[in-house]
Amino acid sequence: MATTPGTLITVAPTGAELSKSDFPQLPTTLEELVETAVACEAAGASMIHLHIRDGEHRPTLDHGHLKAAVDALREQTSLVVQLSTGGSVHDPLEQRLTVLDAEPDSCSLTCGTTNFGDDVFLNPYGFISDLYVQAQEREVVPEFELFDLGHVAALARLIDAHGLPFGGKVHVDFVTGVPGGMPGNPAALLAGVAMLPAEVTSWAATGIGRTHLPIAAAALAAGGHLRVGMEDNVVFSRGVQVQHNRELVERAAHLAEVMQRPAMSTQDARSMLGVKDRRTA
Ligand code: KMH
Ligand code: ZN
Repeated sequence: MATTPGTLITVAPTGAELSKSDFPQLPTTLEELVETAVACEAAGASMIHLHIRDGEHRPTLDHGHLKAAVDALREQTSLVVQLSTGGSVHDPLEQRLTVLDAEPDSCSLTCGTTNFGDDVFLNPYGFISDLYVQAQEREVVPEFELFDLGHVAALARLIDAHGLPFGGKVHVDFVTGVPGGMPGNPAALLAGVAMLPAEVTSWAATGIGRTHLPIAAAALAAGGHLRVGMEDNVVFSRGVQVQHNRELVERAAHLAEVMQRPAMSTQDARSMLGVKDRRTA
């Protein structure tokens, strides 16, 4: 895996699990998402992982909502725009495939089924294989979400079966600390990193809830990149709620700076990930 001097910081500002009524500061409208994206780019983020909400702030995979968000973010930021294909645990597999119709730069691709608290986040091999091939055909770069060590083996199986993703790079993100997935501690993260197939060109990590900060520190120390955001963590420090995603990006950028791997530019992120430039001149 090539070493990189900078740190890719991805912001995952919303997710599909939190409710607006519980967290009024959660960005759910298009206006809030754009404001968040602009602020987070200025703070050091170079990619955004998006879940979209409808007019009632509920998770949606409606094409119009997804396309409007992709277009607005592409117009008003230079962030790499990644749409979630994970959606919410209630979204049907067929509908999750239609996310690619919104032509994001990148899409998430979770490499296996996982228990997700009291729910099940379903990703059977046939589905992830279809998503992999359709992303290749649509020239969308997948980010492989690894919730468990078995997902690393499934990633190797996908690459063996279908070749490299569009763009020729393989970027993965360890999502640790989900109740039912791999724990959010350095030992589990490093076990996953050690198992990565040789084709992987870059990796990132996030820790859910209280594992957010230790996983960020461990990832930086081990040469990984960072994902932060209210999708994963809404507590900034003991007793202090995150008020804006920018706070988490600023802290990640500061950590990266201290580790002498400062936040990378969106241009460097585009070339590291191998995304197609869909921005109009
Ligand atoms: N909301 C989770 C069930 C992804 O975005 O691809 C799935 C998730 C992963 O957040
Ligand atoms: Zn997500």
